[in-house]
Amino acid sequence: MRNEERSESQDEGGDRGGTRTRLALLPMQANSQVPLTSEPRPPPTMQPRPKEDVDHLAKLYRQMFLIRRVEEESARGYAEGKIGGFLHLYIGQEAVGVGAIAALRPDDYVITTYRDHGIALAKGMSPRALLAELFGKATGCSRGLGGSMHMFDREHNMLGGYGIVGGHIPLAAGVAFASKYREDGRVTLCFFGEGAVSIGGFHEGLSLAALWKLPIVFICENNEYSMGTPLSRSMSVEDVSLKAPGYGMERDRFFADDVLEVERRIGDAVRRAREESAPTLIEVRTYRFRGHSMSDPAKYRTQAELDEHKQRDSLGRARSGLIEQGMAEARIDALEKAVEAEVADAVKFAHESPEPTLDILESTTYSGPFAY
Ligand SMILES: Cc1ncc(C[n+]2csc(CCOP(=O)(O)OP(=O)(O)O)c2C)c(N)n1
Ligand SMILES: [Mg+2]
Repeated sequence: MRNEERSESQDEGGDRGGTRTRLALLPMQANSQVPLTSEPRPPPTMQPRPKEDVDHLAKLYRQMFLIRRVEEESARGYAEGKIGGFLHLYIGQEAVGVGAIAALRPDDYVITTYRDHGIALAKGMSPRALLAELFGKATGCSRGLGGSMHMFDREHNMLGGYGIVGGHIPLAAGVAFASKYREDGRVTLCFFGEGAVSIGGFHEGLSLAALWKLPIVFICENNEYSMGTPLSRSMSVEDVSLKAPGYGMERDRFFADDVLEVERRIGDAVRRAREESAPTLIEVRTYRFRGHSMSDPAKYRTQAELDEHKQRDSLGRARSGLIEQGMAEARIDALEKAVEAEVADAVKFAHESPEPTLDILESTTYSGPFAY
């Protein structure tokens, strides 16, 4: 696994090395758009809200804070050699997963990429099951056999993280087709990065979803980079949402600065999926604060660019929102302390859990009487 990690790192290095020289000679920004980072941002719109809204924001803030802390502990576990293989962190993108999943019913389905820890936690997976999976322990959500990229939780309808870029998008269309066929009233949320938009599976999935009017929302988490490659070097049109009209599909596009805004905008699409059985493509503009994976030193971007994004951290914004709405700092501190305790408990649980044993191989490989 470590070797694979090294080769991924070398791929990223390729973008800074010989390949880059050749790319620089090509007209990479065909539509000459303004670089994404300098596009105007809407001003903060934190209006006074009723108490139940403040409680709701506190709930979302708690989830975002939990994800951030679990991810930081994952990074530590990786550095200490307790986690093998790849590790792609969700730090910086928390508002997307938390806001989107807040717009769902518990029985709705979610499917995503390898950057799946935050999405799994937002969908209800316990930090214990997640960290134990990362540590390769038998108590993990996939019995320690899946690892970072394959978080799966049948109880919470979290249908997995997938390692092949765009490979899960047709699967998502299949899940939504099953819901329509069974008339179960469920909606599927399918998350992917902007790197998946140039992959065949993206177009196959969207085409079928529109043709068959499936109850699905496609959410492109545009974090501006695919490994070390900025969007401007991989797509001729940087507005990802413009792919939707080509399939006769509704679209939306916005920044994920405010988690409540994410919930509201995705909520509109979820309603459309549930009530009209119509799909939507949504491009949510976000940013990852860490490298692509733990092996990526992220030398393709400047410190100034990173700092600019960190200043708009949606986690900090949700926290200030709570204070602006009158929530006492002591209550926020208590909430954070409770999360710290939950994370410490999950790390301890993962450390102390047993490794999977050979006897589960058959039951986790075959169906029928041997099925797990
Ligand atoms: C089909 C395929 N091609 C290449 C890769 C190698 N790879 C892994 S992640 C990645 C970048 C994807 O970027 P994006 O979709 O923007 O998602 P992000 O990592 O930014 O969340 C690539 C090229 C892969 N896993 N699958
Ligand atoms: Mg990306």
